[in-house]
Amino acid sequence: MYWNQSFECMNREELRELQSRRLVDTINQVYHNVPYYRNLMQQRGLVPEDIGGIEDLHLLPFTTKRDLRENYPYGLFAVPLSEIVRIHASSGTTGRPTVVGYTRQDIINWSELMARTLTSGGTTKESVIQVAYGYGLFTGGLGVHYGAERVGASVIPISGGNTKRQAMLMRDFGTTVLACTPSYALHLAETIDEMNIRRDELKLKYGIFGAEPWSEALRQELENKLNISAIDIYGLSEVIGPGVASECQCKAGLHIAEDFFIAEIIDPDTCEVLGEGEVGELVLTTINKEGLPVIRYRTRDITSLNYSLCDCGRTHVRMNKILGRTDDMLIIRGVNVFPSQIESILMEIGDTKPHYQLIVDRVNNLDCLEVWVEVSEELFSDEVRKLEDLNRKITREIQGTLGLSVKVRLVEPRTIERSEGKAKRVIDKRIL
Ligand code: DLL
Repeated sequence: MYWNQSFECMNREELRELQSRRLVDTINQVYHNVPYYRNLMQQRGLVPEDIGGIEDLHLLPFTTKRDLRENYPYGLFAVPLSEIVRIHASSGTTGRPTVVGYTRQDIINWSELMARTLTSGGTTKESVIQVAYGYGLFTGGLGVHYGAERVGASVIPISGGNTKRQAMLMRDFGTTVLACTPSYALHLAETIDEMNIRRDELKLKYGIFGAEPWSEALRQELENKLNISAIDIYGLSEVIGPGVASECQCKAGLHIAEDFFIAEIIDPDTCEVLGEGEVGELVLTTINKEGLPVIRYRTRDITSLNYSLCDCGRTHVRMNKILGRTDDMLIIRGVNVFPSQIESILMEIGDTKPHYQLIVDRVNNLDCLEVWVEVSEELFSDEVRKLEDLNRKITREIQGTLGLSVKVRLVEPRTIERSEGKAKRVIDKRIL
């Protein structure tokens, strides 16, 4: 089902022309209204007329999170504050948050994008959608909220947390669509069980999950546990928030809204632009934003692009599920590993609970990785030999698949903290 077929299924040649036109407008806009970009372009000897279309994109400088931080709070806004109607900010655990601003038109466009995302995920006017992404400075709650209202669904703006109440209202209000992070969905599923709410008391059909990396195996687990179809949605506040890319019912990659964003993949070390299918860092340029346009923004997210036509009929390029962020990639004795890769292995073995955490430390100058994973009550109180066998099996699988020797610790249920938003998968004691 489409929300806006003429854009979602636009012929790729026309799309390229549209992107070129919008890119040229965006470059003019930032050159004249954002001194920071003007300076960068001048340093490179560039004037707006040098950018004739998408083929000139590579001439432009990259933007990073650091640039946003250094221009804190409003330095990269392209319009006066009087035109800004909404401000969000990234959670930023250290230092200054990154601040983003939207004009009235940006909010309209963002709602439109989110309506597309939700529609491709199964939401309709008849849906009752429980928005359990956090409301506030985080873009998840309000982003989904506005999109869902645009679709005409009945919106329950419950935000994150208060999990028992979420479960109760899900049953009583007849929620059909759950929108939250995948790790929170897992926590909710567990709570539903603990409260002895039977699956047939719920009307749930779809899950709209994103804001953190999650494996294909976790999707299976959530779909089985909640008896839903779960789709992956992607976005980041610096670019707009959720709505940048989302899966369709084919679940074979996330369509990037190319009438709003131009996507590139680069090698994060050399910044060389990579070809279709090659894995690297996603770089996004906004081409239809007023408040805070960003040029070649380095997302730090690792993925690859696929331009082949999707069975759903949408023509927009698909990106593969995000493997992880360059900053979350662990380097353990020379081996690079993303938490999501360990998640896949654990879930495929299947004898553990889907709650895990990675503890990195340095002992005698050597990095070591401990994988903590919960097992069921029964297994925990069963013979020690069974636990030892499972421990060995997981250690062997991780060694075999990733070439990484780790120490596995099987822990009791509820040892690992549950997430209400983005899960904290890694505790790096080397930097504490
Ligand atoms: O997480 C926006 C969002 C809200 C997306 C709700 C989807 C749903 P930020 O807090 O700025 O914005 O964090 C952005 O989260 O660069 C990725 O590293 C990660 N991320 C977001 N969606 C996904 C996803 C929101 N589907 C950062 N898969 C991004 C993997 C994701 N990682």
